[in-house]
Amino acid sequence: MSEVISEKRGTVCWIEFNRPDSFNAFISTMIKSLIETLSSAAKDSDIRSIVLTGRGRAFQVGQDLSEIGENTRPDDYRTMLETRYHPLLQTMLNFNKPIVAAINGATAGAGMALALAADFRVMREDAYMTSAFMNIALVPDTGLFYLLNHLVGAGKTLEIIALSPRIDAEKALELGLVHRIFAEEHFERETEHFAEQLAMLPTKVFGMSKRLWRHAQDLTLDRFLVYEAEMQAAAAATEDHRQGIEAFRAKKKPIFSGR
Ligand code: T3D
Repeated sequence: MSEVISEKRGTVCWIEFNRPDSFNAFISTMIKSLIETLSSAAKDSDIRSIVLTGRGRAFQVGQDLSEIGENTRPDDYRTMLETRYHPLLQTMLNFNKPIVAAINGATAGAGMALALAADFRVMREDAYMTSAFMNIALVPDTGLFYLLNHLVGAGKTLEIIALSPRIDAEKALELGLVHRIFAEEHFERETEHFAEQLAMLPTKVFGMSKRLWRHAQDLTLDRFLVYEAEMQAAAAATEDHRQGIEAFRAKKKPIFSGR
């Protein structure tokens, strides 16, 4: 069975990490196959949103530490980040369609970064996330600092990295790290419902909004406004914008196509 499983359920593509015995830890082939799966979902116009989740008791717990051996050199870490983890992060951040991380269980290391790189997070009531990097004396990678700073601010970020607390669902919601908490028995159905709602958005324009949102933190206001005007011209050129205006005039609910 493949380490990354994908299944189309209507307009939603479910992507599942499938190494439950190792808490879905990443071996390098798995990252490659996740990038390929996301890239083909990006090209499939029937798919309008993504759910990323894990099989078994974990969402994802970062690098498989059993792959790190005596022959692993410090520079191998750099290479691994540059050739695997960073391309995966960029694929997610540049993805036009909404991605929901469905955090079903333990989430650690790069797995936490991936959850935060998704556009939305829903969390099972008994799940948790932890940075865990400091426990093995590594700096946080896969953009975790960047993502945490954006979501919770610099002060809290350093504590989450330094002390690696287990952040349960209630705490994650309070910190603004997740958007919804669902009970175990409704987790899949509620996640599906959430992702279906997102799939009905004008998803191409959602992708533009997502880039604007991210750049709001790193551009000066002057540069941001230039980018905003550029994005608005691109949004105005979409079929969905025309559809939205027509539906408004006809006093109907718009049906968007993601084009
Ligand atoms: O190459 C590079 O460039 C470096 C890139 C690094 C990216 C990273 O993500 S580094 C960070 C890697 N992740 C971690 O350090 C997390 C390590 N795991 C943990 O801290 C804990 O296991 C958890 C907090 C995730 C879960 O704790 P707990 O008590 O609920 O369960 P457990 O018993 O520790 O783990 C359950 C099983 O999963 C266990 O296997 P076993 O003994 O039942 O056969 C454990 O070994 C396995 N597991 C958990 N994490 C990993 C793992 N196996 C391999 N790699 C893991 N990361």
